[in-house]
Parts: sequence; C-alpha cells; structure tokens
Amino acid sequence: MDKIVTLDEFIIRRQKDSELASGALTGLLRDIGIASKIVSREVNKAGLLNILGVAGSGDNATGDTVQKLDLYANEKLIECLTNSGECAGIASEENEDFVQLNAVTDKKANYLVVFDPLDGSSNIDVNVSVGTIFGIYRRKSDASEAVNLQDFLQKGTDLVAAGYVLYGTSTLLVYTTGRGVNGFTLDPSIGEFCLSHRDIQIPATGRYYSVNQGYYLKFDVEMRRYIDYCSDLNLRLRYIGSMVSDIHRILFQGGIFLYPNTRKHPQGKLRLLYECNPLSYIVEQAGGKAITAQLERIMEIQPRSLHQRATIAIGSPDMVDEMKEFVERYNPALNGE
Ligand code: P6P
Repeated sequence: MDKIVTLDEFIIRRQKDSELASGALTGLLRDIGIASKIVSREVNKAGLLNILGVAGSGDNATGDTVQKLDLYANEKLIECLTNSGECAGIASEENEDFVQLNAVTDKKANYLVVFDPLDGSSNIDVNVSVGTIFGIYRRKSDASEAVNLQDFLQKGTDLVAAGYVLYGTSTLLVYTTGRGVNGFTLDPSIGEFCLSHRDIQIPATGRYYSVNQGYYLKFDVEMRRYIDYCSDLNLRLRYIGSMVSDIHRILFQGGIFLYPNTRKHPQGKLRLLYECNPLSYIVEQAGGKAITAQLERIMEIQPRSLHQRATIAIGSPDMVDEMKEFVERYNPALNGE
C-alpha cells in the first residue's frame, strides 16, 4: 500500500517550484483546501440542515438563482483566503464586484483568487454532484496599493495555479501550478486530502461527448454537424449540468465538453474568469485543449469584465481538433458564404 501523501505534504514537497518557493502560493492552496473541507461537510448534509432552497435574495450578482449553499461556500472561501494573509483580493460569481481582502498581518499580499464557490448549484436540491472552481493570479498593481479591476482582468495564460473541488461520491481536489495535474481525495476519517491521482493525463480521444442536447436546434449549423458526427460515431452523451462534474469525467476518461453560443446566450453561458479559464488551464496541463466555438484558445482571451461569458469546447486534444475541423468546414462565415 502506497504511503499516504497529504495535500499539505505534496504542496510543501513541490515548494521548489518557482511560484511555490515563497510559501505564499502554498498557503493559498492550503487555505482553499480548508474551505473545501468545510464546504464538503455542509454539502454532504445539506438535506438535513434545511440549507437547501433558494436563499432569501433569490438571485446573485450575475442574475443566477442563488442556493443557500452557494452563499455559504462563498463566505467560507473568503474567510479562509483572508486568514492566510496571502490573498489581496477575490472575484467570485456571487459578488458583483471584486473584493479587497483586509490584511490580517503586515505582510503584503501578492496574489488574487477568482472562484465559482459552488458551480452547478441547481443540482444541490437533487443530490447531484457540484463543484468549486478557482484560479490564482499574481496581482499586477503594487502590493502597497488597493487591488484594482485590471488585476483581475488577466488572461488565462497568466494563471499561476488553478483547480477544482468536486463534491461527489467522494470529495476530490484537483489542481495545477503549471507542472502537471494532481488529484487529492478527502479522507473524512483523518480530515485530510490525500494524493489519489498523480500526474493526470487526459486521453487523446474518448467515447463521451457532453453537451445540452436540448439546445441542439439553437446551435449554429457547424456545431449541429459536429454533434451529429459524435452521434453517428455512437459516442455516449453524458451531461449532468454541472461543469465540474462533466469535465471531470472527460479529464479521466476522455471526451469533449461543449457549451456553444445559443440564441439565449449569444456569447455563451459559462463564465470566462472563474469557470472556463481555470478548467482550461487544468485540461491543457493534462494534455488537452480548450477553445471557443469561434476557435479562439480560451486562455488567450483578454477579459473585459469580471463576469464575461464565453463559449467553450474543451477536452481530449484529438476531439477538440476534430470539432475545429467541422467549424472550419461548415461555418458559412469561414467559408466566405
Ligand atoms: P444549462 C451550472 O448552472 C452551469 O453554470 C455549469 O455548471 C453547467 O455546465 C451549465 O451551467 C449548465 O447550463 O444551460 O445546460 O443548464
């Protein structure tokens, strides 16, 4: 039986990585791990604590219906990130604007964290897995100043770390600091995330495609052609409606996840800053690809606003390349029609 390696031990062992050397990023990752343990405890007993149901406010800053657990997870993440003293500010799906964190020590905080505290929260009431998504940036402004919007509007290529926590049959934290992707499963008996998936590599291709088939008629023709192709290949359609869960399956078993533009969401539905970029960083680090339905690399997009949406096709490299070929072949605009 392999020796147990906890998240803390693993992070400290990897501290020789440039970004971890100062220990600051180490502290941030550990704080996110702590918040995730707290959220996991509440997610696993949500039905008992009447924590389900829509919070009083109804909608969050970005117009999505808020579940009480969303708010709880948001508060815990902000609390834990404040404690570390390493985080200068955060941007969250649940907050309309970015939040400057109050220094708890006289140490200057050089990092920012963007996150979706509980993605897929509409599944909470029906006990389907949900997830936390986070990305970590170095701040651009001077550490002696207040954080500003430009600090947060950085491309995905500027991420120094990204990860997700999947609250499913077990609680799994997957993250990267740019040197591969590793997964840690929470052992509730010792309250530690333990290394369970070392150096995750996404299969070059797969038997799954993940898209909301209900919007098929609202997709552009080139996307419909690609979806028809997946169906003709007898690929398996798997769509939970929780981005973390859907992409987690693809990361481990291969496949492609698509959220193209629709009439309701002409720019796409998913959020660039705290959903698409962090998950794209992880998938690319595992050997996969992540582009928009318009074939732009997700991590190269220059964000213009905190809650900006993006279309996305993400997963096994050979499948993303094939989808790209369909768009080039059938998109009228690309064919001069
Ligand atoms: P639809 C959950 O609300 C979410 O933000 C993602 O987790 C998920 O992939 C997507 O929206 C589901 O959207 O339109 O298919 O219900």
